[in-house]
Amino acid sequence: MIGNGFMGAAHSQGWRTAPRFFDLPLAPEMTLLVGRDAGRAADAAERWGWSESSDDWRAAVQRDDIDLVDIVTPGDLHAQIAIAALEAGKHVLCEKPLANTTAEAEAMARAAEEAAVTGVRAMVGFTYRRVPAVALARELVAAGRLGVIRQLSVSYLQDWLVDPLSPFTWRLDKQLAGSGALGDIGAHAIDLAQFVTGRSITSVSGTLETLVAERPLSGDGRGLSSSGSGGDAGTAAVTVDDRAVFSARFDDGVLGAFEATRMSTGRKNALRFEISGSEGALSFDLEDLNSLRFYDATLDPAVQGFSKIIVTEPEHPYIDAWWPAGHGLGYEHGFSHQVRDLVIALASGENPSPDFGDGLRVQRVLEAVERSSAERSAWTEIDEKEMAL
Ligand code: SOE
Repeated sequence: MIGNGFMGAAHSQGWRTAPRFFDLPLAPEMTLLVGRDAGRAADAAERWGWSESSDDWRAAVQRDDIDLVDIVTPGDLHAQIAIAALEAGKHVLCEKPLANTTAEAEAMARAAEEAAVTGVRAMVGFTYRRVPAVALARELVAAGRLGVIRQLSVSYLQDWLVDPLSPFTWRLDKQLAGSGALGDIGAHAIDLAQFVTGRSITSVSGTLETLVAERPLSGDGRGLSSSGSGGDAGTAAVTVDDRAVFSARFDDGVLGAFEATRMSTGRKNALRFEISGSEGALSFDLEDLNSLRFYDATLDPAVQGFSKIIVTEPEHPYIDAWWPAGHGLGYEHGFSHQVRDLVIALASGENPSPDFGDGLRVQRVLEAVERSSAERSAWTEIDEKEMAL
């Protein structure tokens, strides 16, 4: 595994736990953790259960005893690590978004196609597909329980950047992250919409905005300001979006509404969708991830209403490996489900899903939103004269 931040911890949990709850056809070995800082990598390896650690990813991807490389670095390293690993014959799991640009994503998808000829596989880590309630939503849509889809809205709202004194991080630097809320969490919203509906976005119209132009380079973000009193480490310019709002047209003609921001006061991790059609509707909120709300318009009108499905029955996706009904799962279970699905695909010689082609499709939507926002093509100004009464 290359990287030892938040996703390093989450992926390590998945690699440790999945073999203990699912009967996997292959036994993952947590051989090597690579980090930029050798000391911190060694601490993380010890803590998370990796046998070795190093600070040299180039050497790691060439080792004969390594069969798969799990990339959990910031986006600026995804392409070079994934392509080197694939060319060295290693399977790859790469965190989302696939890359920082469409050009990088295209090179990664090409490398994955070439590697697939010799049975080397690649997956991109959109783990919210593997929340049982989301997987159930896809099953219900695919089974036609909503009828003809007419409406779709997806929002991903967080608030960890609401404080303008929150310190600058790599996620606010375009060179490292590629984009801001759009790629970081908007990518999840885009992938989720395409996964649950089974349809693809074909055009978008959107706007990106940056709400806080610079942030302190150090300090606790709760009053220690680097410009003026307090810390003196200075500030850094935020070079990415804080909020993305866009419309998206799907290949079946459905028009979807999207929003992604990390400055939505009070929303901690609210990835929500509502989809409705001629015969029913579904709504989901990641902050209540064991539930899926379903409206069945084919019932007797006297008993119609949004029912709350508690998605913990053994018949529900992934659940039979865990607990009895009513004992909910958490955010971390998606990473065990991701390991399960990846290992089963590798053992059966199939392409894992989502693969780098799926990751490239999301990347193209991200870039289209950036282009649409830059061109301001969808705006119609209100003529003040028209307002005069
Ligand atoms: C930060 O916004 C973040 O950690 C994202 O980077 C993750 O992809 C998302 O799952 C949770 O929030």
